[in-house]
Amino acid sequence: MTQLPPNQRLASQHRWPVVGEQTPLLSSDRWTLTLTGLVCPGRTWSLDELRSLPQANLLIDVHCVTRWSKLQMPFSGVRLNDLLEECEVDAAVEFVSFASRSTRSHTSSLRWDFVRSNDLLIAFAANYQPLSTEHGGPLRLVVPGKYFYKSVKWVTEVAFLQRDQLGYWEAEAGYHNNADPWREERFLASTLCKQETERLLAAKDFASLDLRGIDGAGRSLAGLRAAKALLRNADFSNADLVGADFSSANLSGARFRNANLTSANFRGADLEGADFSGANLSAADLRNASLFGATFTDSDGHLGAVFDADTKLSRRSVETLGDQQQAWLAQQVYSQVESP
Ligand SMILES: Nc1nc2c(c(=O)[nH]1)N[C@H]1C(S)=C(S)[C@@H](COP(=O)(O)O)O[C@H]1N2
Ligand SMILES: [Mo]
Repeated sequence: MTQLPPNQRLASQHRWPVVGEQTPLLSSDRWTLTLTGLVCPGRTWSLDELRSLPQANLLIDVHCVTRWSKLQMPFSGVRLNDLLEECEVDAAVEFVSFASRSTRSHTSSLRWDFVRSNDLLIAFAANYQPLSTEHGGPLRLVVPGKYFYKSVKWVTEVAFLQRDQLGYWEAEAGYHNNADPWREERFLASTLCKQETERLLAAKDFASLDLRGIDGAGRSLAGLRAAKALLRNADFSNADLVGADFSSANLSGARFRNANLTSANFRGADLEGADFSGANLSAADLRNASLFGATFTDSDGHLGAVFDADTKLSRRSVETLGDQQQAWLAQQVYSQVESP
């Protein structure tokens, strides 16, 4: 049986969330896949040429950094290593960078060692259907064994490099460059030193600061000011956060297990993949927060968050939750969900 990496949950069977860019660059140029850098540079395939090559059908476990997974998902396309068979890769190559045909020329990169020893797929299809545009059609990279942000949608260029070129999420959002889901390499560790962390926790003012991964577990932080703070992957398990202001903060992947969040303000916050299991959300305000992959209860339904008649939720944010979480939530707070 395939297993889930730590702190991942299964997305419901019929749901495949769209994450990141939704559309490729509109262009009338025909689609090509090109190799550049220190390997038969300029070698280019059209879509038809790629389709006429031997196709591989692989079952790949998809693990999104926002904590949803889909196991054994069928993808088909051409193995990158098959394309490279006729190419001599220069001995100096250490990294491979993949670029998208998208408005921001989205990229991600991997170590060449990893690429050559794994079955990376240049995929045309998922679930036995051609890839939809939003999921990277006509052509996307699918990388087994890494968080899904390495699987670049609308892939058009593969560059073989001596030095790494940090990808878009890795450079802009602090995503971990190695992305191993089994080691939970989601985001770069915080660069805060211990003294600075203590000073900030005592001042209880995080507003607009970049404090990714800060450890506030078990701390007394009632009234914390954290509007617009960057708190991705922060740990607030068991913390006292009564009346805290997290409005418009980025809290993706943050942990609030068993925290006291009475009257806390999360309006407009990014709570993707945040864990609220066992937290007290009485009178908390979660309107217009993004709850993609967020959890309010353990998968066995135990350790549920506590809601009361004053907890505020909006339909828009509830709809971003997975089915299981939505169903659980509906039983708790049906009457508190504000109509659109
Ligand atoms: N071009 C491009 N590729 C991308 C992204 C993106 O924003 N742009 N996001 C990445 C992230 S973070 C994830 S989780 C997956 C999402 O793929 P999906 O939308 O098909 O689920 O695509 C990855 N590839
Ligand atoms: Mo992702």
